[in-house]
Amino acid sequence: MSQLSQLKMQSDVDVVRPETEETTYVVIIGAGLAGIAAAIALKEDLNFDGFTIYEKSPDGVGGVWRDNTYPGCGSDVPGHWYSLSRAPNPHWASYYPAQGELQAYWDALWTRAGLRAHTRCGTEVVRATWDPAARTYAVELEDVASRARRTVVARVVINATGPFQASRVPEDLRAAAGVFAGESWHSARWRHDVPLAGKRVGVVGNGCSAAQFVPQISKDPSVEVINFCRSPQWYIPRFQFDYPSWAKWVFAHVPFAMWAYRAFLMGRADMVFMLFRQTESRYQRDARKGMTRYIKKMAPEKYHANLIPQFPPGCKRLIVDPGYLKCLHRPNVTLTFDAIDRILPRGVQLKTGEVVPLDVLIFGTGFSLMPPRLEIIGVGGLRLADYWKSKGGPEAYYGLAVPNFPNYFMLLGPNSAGGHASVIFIEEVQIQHTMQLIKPILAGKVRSVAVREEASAKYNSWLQARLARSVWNFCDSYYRREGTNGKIIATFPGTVSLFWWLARRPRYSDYEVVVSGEERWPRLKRVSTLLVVAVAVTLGVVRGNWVPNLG
Ligand SMILES: Cc1cc2nc3c(=O)[nH]c(=O)nc-3n(C[C@H](O)[C@H](O)[C@H](O)COP(=O)(O)OP(=O)(O)OC[C@H]3O[C@@H](n4cnc5c(N)ncnc54)[C@H](O)[C@@H]3O)c2cc1C
Ligand SMILES: *[C@@H]1O[C@H](CO)[C@@H](O)[C@H](O)[C@H]1NC(C)=O
Ligand SMILES: CC(=O)N[C@H]1CO[C@H](CO)[C@@H](O)[C@@H]1O
Repeated sequence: MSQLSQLKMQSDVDVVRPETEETTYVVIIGAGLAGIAAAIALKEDLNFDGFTIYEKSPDGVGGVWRDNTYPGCGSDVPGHWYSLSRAPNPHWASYYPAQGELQAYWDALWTRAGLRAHTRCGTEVVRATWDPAARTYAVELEDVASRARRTVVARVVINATGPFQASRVPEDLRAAAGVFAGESWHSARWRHDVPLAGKRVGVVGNGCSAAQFVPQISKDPSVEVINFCRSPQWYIPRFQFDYPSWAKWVFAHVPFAMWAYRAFLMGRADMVFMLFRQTESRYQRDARKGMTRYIKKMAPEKYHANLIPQFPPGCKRLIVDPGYLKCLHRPNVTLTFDAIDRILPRGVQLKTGEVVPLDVLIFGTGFSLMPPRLEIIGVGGLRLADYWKSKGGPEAYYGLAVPNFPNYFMLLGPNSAGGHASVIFIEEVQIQHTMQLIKPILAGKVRSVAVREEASAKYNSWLQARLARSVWNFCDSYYRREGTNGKIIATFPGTVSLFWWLARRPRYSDYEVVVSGEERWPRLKRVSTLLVVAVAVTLGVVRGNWVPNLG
């Protein structure tokens, strides 16, 4: 039976069939930026159509830019770099694009590439299980609305679910949030239907998202904002400007102008990595001095002591300040570093005993890298989560491949984000690497590829040695595994140029490649041996001089 199914699969891979509901060659999990970029690469670079993108959200594609619509939401990397290299956009309205413009850009790319026909929204991938005989994955899907499940078979699985798996609300507050009688939401699920005018609004958290929406919602002096913070942040000024129309014209018409600009932005951003390298460096001293000066210049004096961090700049993601520090001067904005003790129906009680009455409570508490529901089961029934547990936390080879998980690729997996860079660039490098690996699979020449344990171990020990000296060791952040002394799991300890250089092409000796012929070979050998014996025996019988020896 297993041999039969093997034979069947083998003839299958040689012909590219149209995708059906039951079988697809490549499953892409997630229609965020990475999923869209991977699908475009399959279409344009490999000229391959047999893929399906499954997206959990019923609301369309775009990932974080679909979900995050809070006031002031935008990128903190310039648009000319925070975009796909094969689809440069001369029309970015401003240096840092706003959410609406980013969402429109990705939506347009998705439509233009004809990906609508390949995308199933409202479908969550819950499990992918490796079938060692067929060398395929059984991918279990759940319809988000009906909870109905079905399974498709895929030869390759690309995990493009993004690093931010879920909105994070601190455990203690999550349980209590239900007590609150007013409206309450997380910044990634903004309630545009609730007007804030004339209300007392509590904002929990002061990370990247809150820094973007607090200056916006407090523009209206009738909105009273009370911002609850746990820890300070380092800020760099956000020099935002609109591109004049002549600049857009130049980008659109002068050859290489846009490329030169993109290269300049990338090169400049990549130098910021020097800051993350070690804590005892001139860059660190200068940055600390400059950023301290910036906080002191922008924020009211009464907050300085609380606002200036002890940890080194870069340990947490730097906040590109869209006017947050300045808005703390507004009479309707109050900042408090007193911890919340409990949530009451009409407000919160602080650890100091003070009760703060509130009408609305907004969680700007960011995202967690919590273990998602998605389960990947590899060779020998090994669960990816268990493999990672055995390693003391998630790890992968260039953040994209894991030993024991053949034909499974991640985009922006462990240790591949830059603390300073456009993650799209990193994802493009990983996609380029992946496409080269799966090209022979889709052509039917190779059955599977899996990174070798030794190669992954060697890469990760190099990685961890470099990370040991980095700034990311000196605070708790989402870059690290939750808990103290955690393994740093999110960031790559180098410039993005280095990442590109190392990962731009797969090193085949690092991969265990199962070639289609190899599997046919043992069977062929068996058949040919039988044939030789049969011929020999027949010849012997006919000539009558060989068989008698047996008796
Ligand atoms: C507010 C905000 C601002 C940011 N700004 C920047 C920035 O300026 N620069 C920068 O480099 N990065 C920024 N980031 C990081 C950002 O996550 C990445 O830039 C980018 O979104 C990563 O794209 P992605 O496709 O990998 O992931 P996502 O955009 O998160 O997309 C993943 C998709 O997968 C879907 N999905 C998840 N699980 C499943 C499943 N099991 N089955 C089916 N579908 C699933 C999700 O619904 C989602 O649509 C920002 C993030 C946030 C939240
Ligand atoms: C899927 O990929 C994301 C990065 O895009 C990673 O954070 C996550 O751990 C991966 N999940 C699994 C089950 O591999
Ligand atoms: C908390 C606080 O100071 N709120 C003030 C916000 O601004 C309005 C008018 O600008 C004041 O009336 C509030 O007291």
